[in-house]
Amino acid sequence: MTTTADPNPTAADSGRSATATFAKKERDAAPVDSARVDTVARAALAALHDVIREHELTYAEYDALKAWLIRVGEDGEWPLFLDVFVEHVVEEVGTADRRGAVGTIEGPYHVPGAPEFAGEATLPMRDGEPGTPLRFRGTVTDLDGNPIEGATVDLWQADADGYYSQFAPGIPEWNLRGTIRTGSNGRYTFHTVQPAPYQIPTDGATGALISAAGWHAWRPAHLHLKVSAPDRLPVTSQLYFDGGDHIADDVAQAVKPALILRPTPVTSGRGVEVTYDFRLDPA
Ligand code: MBD
Ligand code: FE
Repeated sequence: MTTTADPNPTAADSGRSATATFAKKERDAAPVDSARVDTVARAALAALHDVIREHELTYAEYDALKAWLIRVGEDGEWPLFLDVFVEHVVEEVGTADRRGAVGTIEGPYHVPGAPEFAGEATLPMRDGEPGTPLRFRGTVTDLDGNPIEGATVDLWQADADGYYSQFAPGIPEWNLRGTIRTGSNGRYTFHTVQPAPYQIPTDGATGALISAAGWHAWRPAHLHLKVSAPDRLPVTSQLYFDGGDHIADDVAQAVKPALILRPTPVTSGRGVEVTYDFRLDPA
């Protein structure tokens, strides 16, 4: 993780930091069943062989691919690359039978253990944190709309410059990260600021692919959320802002219509507010 001040920061640090965060999370994971490895690895390789045949891949291209794969690892960008270009399909398959809240990809920048609050939180932020103040609130319920007490709503987001704390230098550790535990009414209220669109680091291997292919590197502004409760399936989601840049061409293909917020100006003071409820499926 990037915790020390780097005199010469590059955006690629954020992709690299995601590798250390992921390694920590994966340490205790169960091994994957051998028959399943056989099936999936065989199918993945066959799909790749088909691409090579169909597009008549040359040796020069094969070597360029090898060099690029090596660089993704050297840059520590496997979590970044996979979450941007692959995770959306894993999420689609993994949540196909949900009846409650729609979710989307987690991405590489969640960190467990954010500061906890009861019911209402002003997210940790710097004095004069840039960005439009945002009041974001709602209720966590079961599928019938009954409020769930003791649900946790974990929110993490980029700042108004598009940077995430712990993945870019010079930002306080838990900036714009926090978890609310709901009370008996199932409600949560976050006081935060509107995030900015996020640009995939352009100076690492992922950015090199994006520019070599002539794609763009942008995600629309978003809030990340994980909502969970006892005996309920947890939901990992992101919420976007209506009319925002790249809402229709997210490089990570993670926008869904149900995830688009339409905030309105607050009646007194500065900023905007919006309500969003989460209905959780039973476990
Ligand atoms: C992000 O902020 C993000 O949400 C995803 C999915 C990938 C890279 C950066
Ligand atoms: Fe993000």
